[in-house]
Amino acid sequence: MGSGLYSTNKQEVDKTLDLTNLRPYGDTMNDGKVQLSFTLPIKDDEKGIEAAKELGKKMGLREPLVAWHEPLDKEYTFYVVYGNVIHGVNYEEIHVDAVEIDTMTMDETDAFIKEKIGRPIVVIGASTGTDAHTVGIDAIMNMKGYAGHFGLERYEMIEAYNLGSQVENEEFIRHAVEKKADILLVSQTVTQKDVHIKNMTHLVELLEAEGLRDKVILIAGGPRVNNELAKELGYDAGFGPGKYADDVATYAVEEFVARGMK
Ligand code: B12
Repeated sequence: MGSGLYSTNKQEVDKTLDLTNLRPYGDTMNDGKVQLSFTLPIKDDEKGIEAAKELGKKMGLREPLVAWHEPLDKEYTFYVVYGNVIHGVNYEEIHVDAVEIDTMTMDETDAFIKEKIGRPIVVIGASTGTDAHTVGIDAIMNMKGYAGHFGLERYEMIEAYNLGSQVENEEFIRHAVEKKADILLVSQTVTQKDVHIKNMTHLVELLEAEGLRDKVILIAGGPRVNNELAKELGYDAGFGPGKYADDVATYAVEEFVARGMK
């Protein structure tokens, strides 16, 4: 098994599932089938197709096939390349630091707050720093919610304030103090030049300097934010794509009670 798997150019694949060398599945175990898409800053012609194939090979694709190519402009072409990836990962050695919760429904969370906290909890959220993206924080907070999950504004026992985007950290903290916020939600979408890291770290530093860090539950989210990164930067938890208001609400209220916050 393993050795000699790609000794020939034929579709010679070991069909046994091996979690120490996990590979994509197309229609046969371990065939490694993947599809990727990218744009090259060149014109759409035969030479471009060959360049896309070569790039596929360099990325570890065996027998790459350019399944689609389309000019986006005179000097830009979009490619879709299929192929069999030669790499595998050791699934047994993968460890993730995910938020451990059994997500409650909105009604269950409201009932939990009534019973264990006895007052509405105050949540304040924003897309902070220079980040102009609001869709992520809106997905979590807006009354109408997102993908079938109502947002925090709809919860009977949550007083939710969505400050929108491009909210400076100082301003965010000022609002949090004014509203006596229990939970702070920070959304970060732009990650170019690690701007999110700098901005998220800055907020933690400001909260610490003002003696507020331990008085609130600080949660971050965004397409490239996960629990591990958030914790590393001094947050209590982090949520990425596929997470909704009910996940965040569950974590926040359970953490609130677990910490004995009043
Ligand atoms: C819509 C959009 C815009 C709109 C934003 C409109 C608005 N009102 O938000 C506009 C056109 C304004 C825009 C502008 C820009 N954009 Co834009 N944009 C997008 C786009 C197409 C979709 C983003 C989106 O709405 N996703 C949907 C939401 C629901 O998903 P989400 O944010 O991941 O949220 C989920 C989770 O992450 C999580 N979550 C998110 N936040 C939070 C917060 C908390 C507390 C919690 C718990 C959970 C949580 O919950 C949500 C639901 O599951 C993406 C590309 C893409 N397809 O993703 C680019 C994208 C995000 N934009 C990008 C860029 C670069 C920009 C600009 C900088 C471009 C420019 N040079 O001007 C500017 C921003 C300028 C600035 N100062 O910030 C890049 C970011 C690259 C990077 N990683 O840094 C992307 C990825 C496009 C790309 N491929 O280059 N953009």
